[in-house]
Amino acid sequence: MRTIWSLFLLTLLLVQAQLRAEVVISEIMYHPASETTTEEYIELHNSGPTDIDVSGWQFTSGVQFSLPAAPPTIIPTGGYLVVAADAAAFSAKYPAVTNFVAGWAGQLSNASNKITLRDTLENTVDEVDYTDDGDWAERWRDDPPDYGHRGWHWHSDADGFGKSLELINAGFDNSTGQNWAASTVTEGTPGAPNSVAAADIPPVISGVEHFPLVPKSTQAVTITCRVVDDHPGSLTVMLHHREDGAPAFTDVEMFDDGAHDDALAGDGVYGAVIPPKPNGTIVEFYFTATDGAALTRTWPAPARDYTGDLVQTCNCLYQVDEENYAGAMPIYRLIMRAVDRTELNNINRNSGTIPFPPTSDQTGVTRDSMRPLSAATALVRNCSIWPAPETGAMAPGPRSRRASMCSSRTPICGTAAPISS
Ligand SMILES: [Ca+2]
Ligand SMILES: [Ca+2]
Ligand SMILES: [Ca+2]
Ligand SMILES: [Ca+2]
Repeated sequence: MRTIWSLFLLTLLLVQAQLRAEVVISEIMYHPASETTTEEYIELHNSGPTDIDVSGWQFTSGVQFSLPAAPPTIIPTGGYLVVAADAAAFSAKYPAVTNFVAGWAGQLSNASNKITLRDTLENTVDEVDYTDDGDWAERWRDDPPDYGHRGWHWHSDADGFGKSLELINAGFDNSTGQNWAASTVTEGTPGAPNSVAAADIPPVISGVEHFPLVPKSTQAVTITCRVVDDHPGSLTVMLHHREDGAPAFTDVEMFDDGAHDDALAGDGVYGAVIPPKPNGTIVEFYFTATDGAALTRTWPAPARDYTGDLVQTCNCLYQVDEENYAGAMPIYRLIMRAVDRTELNNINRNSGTIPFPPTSDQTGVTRDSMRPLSAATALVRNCSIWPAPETGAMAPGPRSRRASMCSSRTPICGTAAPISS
């Protein structure tokens, strides 16, 4: 009897696991161009081989809504269901779309939100934590310039510019922004296949780390990243690095063979080593990963210059530093290219007014001295830095800076050597 019961439970769990993988959040209109929150919607897609009854399933974070049970709500195999904020607003805007339910409480943030869908047993069916920056957006250079200076900002056509956020490969991990893009169709494709849908996407690059976080001039630096593709097959992963200001990058192949400081062989973590550099050197690096179908992703993604050109300039950075910091106060360290540091320092000089353009991509390294040193160092990539306002025309001393962390970049905690001041 116990065996039969166990088998029943196992079958139930397997069915649940299967269900979890089959209904996915496939489209999100989180910031309509009209700024009218009643025009928001979420689209669900059933990628499985059978119809699925989603009656009583609930959105429990992001917005609050229970999918109607009378009559039952069914998503047919291969089909879609729109869950809209407001029935009247949705019908008015999308009169041809009838496969929807509506009337949620709350609204989707225009900046970042975790949307959670649970089944009637309160299992999490799907969860998407979208943002309007990082992998969910593009890095754009400001145009026009602000008092002669151009900074960088995050841009997504889905963030108030008339497009929705669409899942690209519905059969693959939808928790990463690298599998989402702004729709090519204005107002999105609610209840219908996505305009950006593709059965094969370039490999997803995540978990980028370098060690030590602040290397000495005698230390080589191990660079690692996790690379996963939506199809089995061998991947080619490259690290591109140069000293700040050097004309060209050096290309190094990365390996997942357990012999390149990449943890275990075959675990998806790829590694490569950059040799020691002189004290003070700033090293800039990025990655490319190519799958068996020759689809290539670059991370960080190329940025869009004000000319419209794609430029590989908003990259990861680290700096070699010999100095040990032993002070009692926490310190925050912001690493930027020399060209960006010069630009930042020139802002607000002789302008008579205070402009606030964010400057280029940064790597921020903090040290919180209240914690043990072994856990005291954290790294956040792709910060934005502003000159803080100076009160008084003759503000003396170091100039203030305001730093903003990218909401979709998780801080990386390290066990690096102490950070210098
Ligand atoms: Ca919104
Ligand atoms: Ca759609
Ligand atoms: Ca692929
Ligand atoms: Ca590995």
